[in-house]
This record gives sequence, C-alpha cells and structure tokens, in this order.
Amino acid sequence: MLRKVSAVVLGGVLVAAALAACGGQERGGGSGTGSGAGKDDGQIVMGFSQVGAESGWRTANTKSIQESAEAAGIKLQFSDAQQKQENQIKAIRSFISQKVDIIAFSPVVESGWDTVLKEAKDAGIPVILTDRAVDSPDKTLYKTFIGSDFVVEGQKAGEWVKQEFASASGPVNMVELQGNTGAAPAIDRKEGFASVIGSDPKFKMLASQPGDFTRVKGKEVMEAFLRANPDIDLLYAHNDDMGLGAIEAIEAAGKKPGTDIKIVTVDAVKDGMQALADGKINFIVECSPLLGPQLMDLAKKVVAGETVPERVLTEETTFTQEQAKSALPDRKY
Ligand code: GYE
Repeated sequence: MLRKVSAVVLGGVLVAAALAACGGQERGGGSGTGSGAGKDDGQIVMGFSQVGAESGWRTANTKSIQESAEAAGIKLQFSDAQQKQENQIKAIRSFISQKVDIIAFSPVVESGWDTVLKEAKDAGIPVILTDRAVDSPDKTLYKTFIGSDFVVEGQKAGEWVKQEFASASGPVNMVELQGNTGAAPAIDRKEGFASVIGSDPKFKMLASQPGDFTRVKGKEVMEAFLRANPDIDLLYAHNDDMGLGAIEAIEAAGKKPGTDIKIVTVDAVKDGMQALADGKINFIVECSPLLGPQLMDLAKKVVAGETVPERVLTEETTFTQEQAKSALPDRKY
C-alpha cells in the first residue's frame, strides 16, 4: 500500500499523524466501484470534480488533467458538475465514500465549501484546489491551491484600457461581461479591473452583468447592453468565450468589433487568439488552463506526505493583435 509505505518513510510523530490523517490501515480495502482496483497495485486514485464544459478554457483544462493523470500513472475518477455547486458537493461525497487517495476540484463558486471539505478532512483524504479558490477561513481544509492570480489578470486588462484611451477626452463608455456569479475569477477579475480604472472619472461603467463564461450568454447579454446603450466604447469580458459571443451581437447590430467597440478579454484560447489576430478583439490577458502536470506532481507529493507550498501560481502573459498573429501557429489550446 502506497500510504503505508510513505508513512513508514516519514518517521516519528509524523508517522502517527499521517496514519491518523489517512485513516490508517482500514483504507484502500478495495471496496467500491473502480477505486479499489488501483489501490491494490499501489496506484494513486484521484477524484476530480470539474466545473463543467462552459468554455474553451475549461475543455483545454479537462484535457490537460486527463492526459497528465494518465502520463503520471494516476487513476482519475472524473466528474463534471455542469456548473452546479450541488453536483460538486455530491461528487466530493462520493469520492470520500469510495476512499480515493486524493480529491482535487475546481470550485464553481467561492463560498459554501466548509462542510464538505471538513468531511474530506475527517475521512483523512487530502484536497487540492485547482484553478479557483474557496473563501473558507480554515486553510487546513485543503493542502494547496494551484492556479492564476485573477486580480492581477483584471489589473492587466485595466492597464491596457487606461493606455488605449490615454489621449481620449472621455467619457469612455464601458460595459462588462462577468463570469458566473460568485466564482473566484468573476469576483477577482472585476475587482482587479476596477482597482485600476475605478479612480479615473473619465471611465464610465455603463453596465456589468454575468454572462456565465459562455458564448451563448455572452451574446445574449451583449445584445441587451447594445439595446440599452447606443454609445459603447469598450467591452471588458471576463473570458474569451463571452467576448466571442458578444462579437456576434455587435456585428448583428451593424457595428465593427475591435474598431467601433474595443474589446479586452481574458484566457487566450485559440478561438480568442484568432479573433485577436483578425482585429475583432484588441487585447487578451492570458490565463493558462494547462494545470494538469503540476497538479499530478503536487498530488504525488501530498499522498507521499511531503510538504507542498500553500499556493502554486500559474505563469502567464498578455497578447496584442500582433503578438497573437505570431503566437497562433504554436498555440496548444
Ligand atoms: O477563465 C473561463 C472558465 O476558472 C480560470 O473559467 C477559469 C475560468 C476561465 O470558464 O473561461
């Protein structure tokens, strides 16, 4: 048993702690569907609860996690929550009853996780947060959090807008398409952007509404924005997909995206980069979905009882239209 072996390696007080935390020898009995098989040959079993399949980013993220698990020899129990917190809570409870070795998940919203995370902790199953954070004050409920700094992403978008409109006398009329309500990237990208732009009275936020990170909703909300506001100068969309949906709405309204209405988005997935290269988007702040390899490394360390950093930050850049043209041929997602 992998857990027993790693516990023996540890020594002293840590052994007792590790055994207590892992539920000791009763774990890995091979009961339950699927997970038992891996444990018997020492393979780590990871339960992963994904947000859904709402965007190009998410699809690339799922692929990265599935491929990296396979490459790392980790058995993945993958569950798609279809953007619903209740489904994620159910999946996590099911992972606990299957006695997986480790749980990883990307929380659809920030709040409301304390109870289920406590259940995992009491069962001795470590948890890794990937991509999105939770707002639980108790940091012992999870081992580490791997993902981007969404506030910084919002700030980068804001800095670009400030520069782009530096010589405009104003007002600069802006609209914002937010991610799904309560999600860490929606809260933080809004906050980061406002922290840069907010203090300058030249910039006016006419409307800011959730587009749920999807193309369909991005289009729908942008249509409403356009009906209510004849004079929009800039759209800030919290992801490429909503920006791409909005482009359709802008074109249908007889306006030129990227020219009549400037557009800044976050993610830099292929379709977004193509629209950027085509001049329909003006600037993209990158957010990398390729979290799989690091997640699997961290999972192995956590299961082996090694200490891991509390926070693992993703590295990312930004793209102008020119930069998108040269980056596109090698873009992986
Ligand atoms: O930006 C968006 C996706 O949590 C970083 O979720 C992720 C965000 C990403 O739906 O496209």
